[in-house]
Amino acid sequence: MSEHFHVNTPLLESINMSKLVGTTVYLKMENSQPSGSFKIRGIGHLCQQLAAQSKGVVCSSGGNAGMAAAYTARKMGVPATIIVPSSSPQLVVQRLQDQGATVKIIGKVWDDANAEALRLAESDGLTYVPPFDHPLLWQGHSSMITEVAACLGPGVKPGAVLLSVGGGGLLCGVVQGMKEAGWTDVPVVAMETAGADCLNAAVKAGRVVTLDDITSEAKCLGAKTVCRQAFQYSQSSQPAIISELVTDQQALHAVKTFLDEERVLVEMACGAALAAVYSGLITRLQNEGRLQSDLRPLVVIVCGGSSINMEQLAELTRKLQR
Ligand code: PLV
Repeated sequence: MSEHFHVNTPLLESINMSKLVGTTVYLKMENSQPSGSFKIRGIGHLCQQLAAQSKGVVCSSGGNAGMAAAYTARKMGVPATIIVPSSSPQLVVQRLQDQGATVKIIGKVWDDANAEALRLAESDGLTYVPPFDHPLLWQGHSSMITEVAACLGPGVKPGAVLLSVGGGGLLCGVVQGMKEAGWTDVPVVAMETAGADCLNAAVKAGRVVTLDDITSEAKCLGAKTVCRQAFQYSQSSQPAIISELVTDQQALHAVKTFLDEERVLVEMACGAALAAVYSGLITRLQNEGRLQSDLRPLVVIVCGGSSINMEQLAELTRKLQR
């Protein structure tokens, strides 16, 4: 049996992005993971630890955590049930079924689907696989920073790490990896879209808050409440967490620019992180003195995502054109 389910992903230099921000920009290509996103790192690890003897796993997801759980379960020979909200596009339901999972569509947003997953785990004796709030997930995700550090070489630190925040699992894993690599003086730019901004709302309120609704099209960032550990990290300065928002239009524009320039199609959840570069946010943070003006190389976590194809891209363009 294999040691783990994820692969060591490439760290690529983006010429276009580097030109735009005036420092080298490295892309950590998590889109090329089996199951289409970074989620396989944490979920693969969690399932290995918790689901080896399981009669089945159940995962609540906007899509990508479910893809990772379905993939892992299939490899482990365990049945998988994935609960998604009605906001998840049909194309991801199809992809989950293609992975061999049973898919249930419950509620409007992820939080509704999660309540059902917890209920089913209890009633049917299934192993509950959370999409972002578990130490085993963070430990699994942290391996991506170990890989980046090995690639950059000993003693080389980036100027900042850019990533997207949904429920905060990616943030927790990346921060854990950064602490292990000794990068506590490297800021993290934590990106969300307006309307899926549970971390930003918590940072503004000074406490964990629950959003009324998810109004962004970046459905895979659509958890109403950020996990406690992610909020706690946001209150610390080692590393500093810079929480910022972009609009859906900016995230979509980033998805399209990335497709044109890097020839890679990612979903809106990933577009939020890419938009930090394309929308000029990095330059603004430099002007505000929140990032250094002579910035060391940037690392962008290209988290990926399966909820996208050409048809969905056209649909998002129609919806967001106003
Ligand atoms: N998506 C979760 C949570 O959704 C899911 O169930 O798939 N980028 C991509 C492509 C993602 O799919 C996600 C999370 C994130 C970024 C953010 O990661 P997180 O939730 O660990 O902050 C509601």
